[in-house]
Amino acid sequence: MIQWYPGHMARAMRRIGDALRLVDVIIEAIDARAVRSGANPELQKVAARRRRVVALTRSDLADPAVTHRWIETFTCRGIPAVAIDARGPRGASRIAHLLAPEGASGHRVMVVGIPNAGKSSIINGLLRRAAAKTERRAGVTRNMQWFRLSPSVELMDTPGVLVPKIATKAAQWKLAAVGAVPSERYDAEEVARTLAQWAAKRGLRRVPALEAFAATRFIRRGGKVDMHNAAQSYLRAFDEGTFGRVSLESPDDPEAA
Ligand SMILES: Nc1nc2c(ncn2[C@@H]2O[C@H](COP(=O)(O)OP(=O)(O)OP(=O)(O)O)[C@@H](O)[C@H]2O)c(=O)[nH]1
Ligand SMILES: [Mg+2]
Repeated sequence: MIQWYPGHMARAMRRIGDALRLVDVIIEAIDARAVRSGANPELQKVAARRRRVVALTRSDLADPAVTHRWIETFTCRGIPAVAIDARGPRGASRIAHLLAPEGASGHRVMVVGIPNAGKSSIINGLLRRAAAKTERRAGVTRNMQWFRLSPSVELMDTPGVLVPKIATKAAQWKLAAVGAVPSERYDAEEVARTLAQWAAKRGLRRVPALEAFAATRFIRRGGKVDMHNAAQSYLRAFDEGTFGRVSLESPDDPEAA
């Protein structure tokens, strides 16, 4: 069981609800590699009556064809969506275009999403400076914070929030694999092994078996394999795109049924 719902998340969820009345547009940041598990239905519920746009972050690490289908799916549901690398200026300008397609101004924009989805990176991209703290781990932003983009546009960064109970086993390991859950909350070997088996079942040969990966570098003196270190390194390799661009979920997955 992989779960993570500390007190700061419940508090953040309430504060997001309270602050929403000040907000004109919501950007929901969702990792392009896990768009189904990486969307937070609770956030969507509180934001139901607000204008919402979706930023599929880490599209540089996701399968471009699958990301394209996700964009189509959102568009069909009337939700504007873009695929971005949230770290670069191009991503920011694509979001800016979505926010104000006709050059409209006078916005209060709130960026929401699950932990580590790239929310603070989006804020920094729009501001063109490293104003919000970003880090390669979940749970970095702990407080809501406004940033002024221009005299008429303000941006609010928010802490990442998960749901109180991640419903399925599949969602649990996928959220761990994309870094939405801190590493101390799960067994790296179990998640790495599940990811490897998932890839093998789909014939994704670029993603190696955990044992094969471990055998290349993680043999201890005496010939024993250091599986824990290997698994951590395996998950890092996945997250850095070493195994190529992999999407864990697609709109037409049979398991979505
Ligand atoms: N490859 C890649 N890395 C990204 C992208 N967006 C963000 N990152 C990296 O992912 C990590 C997390 O980004 P943050 O912007 O801190 O994520 P966050 O949603 O604010 O995270 P919390 O505040 O912890 O909820 C950082 O190391 C970023 O550099 C992206 O589009 N592609
Ligand atoms: Mg943040």
